[in-house]
Amino acid sequence: MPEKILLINPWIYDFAAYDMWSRPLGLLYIGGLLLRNGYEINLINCLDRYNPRLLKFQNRESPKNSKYGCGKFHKEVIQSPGVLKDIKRRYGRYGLPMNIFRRELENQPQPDVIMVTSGMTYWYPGVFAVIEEIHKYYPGIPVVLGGIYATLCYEHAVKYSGADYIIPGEGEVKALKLISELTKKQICYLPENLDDYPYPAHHLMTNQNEIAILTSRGCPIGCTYCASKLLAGKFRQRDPAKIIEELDFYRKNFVTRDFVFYDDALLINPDKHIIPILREIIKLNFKCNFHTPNAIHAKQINEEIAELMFKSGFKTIRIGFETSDEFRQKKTGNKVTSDEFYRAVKNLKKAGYPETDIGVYVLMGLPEQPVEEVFESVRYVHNCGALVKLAMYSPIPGTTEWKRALEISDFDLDSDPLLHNNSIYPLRSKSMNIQDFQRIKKFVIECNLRLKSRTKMRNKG
Ligand code: B12
Repeated sequence: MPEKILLINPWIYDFAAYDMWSRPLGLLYIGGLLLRNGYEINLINCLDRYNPRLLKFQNRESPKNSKYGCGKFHKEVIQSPGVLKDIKRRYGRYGLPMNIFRRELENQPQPDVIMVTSGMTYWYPGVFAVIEEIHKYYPGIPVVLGGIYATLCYEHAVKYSGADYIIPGEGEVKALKLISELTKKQICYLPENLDDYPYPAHHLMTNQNEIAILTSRGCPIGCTYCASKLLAGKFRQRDPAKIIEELDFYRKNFVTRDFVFYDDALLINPDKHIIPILREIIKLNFKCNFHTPNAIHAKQINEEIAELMFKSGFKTIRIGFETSDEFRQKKTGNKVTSDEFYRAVKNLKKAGYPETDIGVYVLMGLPEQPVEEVFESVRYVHNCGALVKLAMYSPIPGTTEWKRALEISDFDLDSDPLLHNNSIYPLRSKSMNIQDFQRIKKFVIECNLRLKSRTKMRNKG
């Protein structure tokens, strides 16, 4: 009998959460490698909107989805933790109701080891709640924790999570080695590089209509607010031929039609990476949709890439612009200049994208960022002819910006990762208050409405 490993993707505990193709990709990668090493793998995905018991509870046959398979998570309102008591919003547990989760746990074959992943640092209460339940149902079974929270807040996780083992950073090989020790089973397949990793265990997901895909790890740029380097280490890209093979495998075996790139830097080294990938997708006539919710780098979007993206079926385009302020662009890592951004949008439009298909992240709430800078950035993006997607800054331990955030914040950000939550930023920031925040939001809505009606008029004309 093969040793059994149970993988768990915990709930989100937050004021708001939306399933924008959210998948526990890291955990599925680890699952894929364990499977290759002869383990039996099972998964409880607390964020599964397709869970049959959940659908029955909701009296639905299938979840309510937007155009490309995104949708609302089920939410149960719970008391917000003490440090967030001043936020006048309803805190909740997103995902499976507790009783359904318990049924899922009960129905598992007795696991030898349980592995729990973690997402945003401020979602840790969901991770802790899962671990507490596991200890009740499976006392004595080792619990291993990894993922983004466990990496960025390692000491907090060691102190408070209740997990028996915590593995920070990229987890495939480290997890395999630990599981091999715990189960006293020899490793038979040890990958040496990214191209050796078996496919993530997507088959364990109840829904394979949309699949998350990773063509690289890390990012070579190093913006001061971003944790990519801390999480993924050195920037590495996979072999384009292997990526095509993987996409083709899902397309044929799962009839997947929507692929979601989780890369931090999908367009870097274009000649050796994205260009051959896109050319092959077009040649093979994939007829699939591709999405980049995590944002792509505007600097790389020249005429050729824009055209290839359009022709190959890229639908959701998100660009990380963050600010039009030249000083802050330089100070935060030189990712892009306003001129480069302008050219990228122009190229995308020339390739065939309507203005309303181009979404641009504008970051607000960076330490010492004046309100007027955000207004100016929104105005700039709007004038270039693209939709503004406001992104609230979340301070991340270990980043350069974190040190600045610590210095200027009234809150002791270090005392509790719940304070990294971007929803509390108007309370945290000295340079912006709630009224400023609401004025900016209103301005963004007005700009986007104007853009949408302009596009509608053009379509009619
Ligand atoms: C893809 C992505 C998204 C996707 C969805 C991700 C998801 N799963 O739901 C989208 C685009 C929706 C998104 C949105 C946001 N994101 Co995001 N996102 C990412 C990104 C780029 C990749 C995550 C990922 O899947 N990586 C790939 C897998 C393979 O890696 P992994 O999960 O880390 O897993 C590895 C290890 O952690 C470990 N591991 C994982 N699980 C386990 C379990 C065990 C037992 C073990 C041993 C090991 C282990 O091994 C795995 C394989 O090596 C990260 C940056 C990054 N490089 O990690 C940011 C990141 C997580 N996002 C971040 C932020 C800020 C956001 C937003 C708040 C942005 C905004 N301001 O609006 C939103 C909010 C999301 C929400 N409320 O729903 C921050 C985190 C902030 C924080 N405080 O935690 C990050 C770190 C980016 C950054 N700025 O530095 N995001």
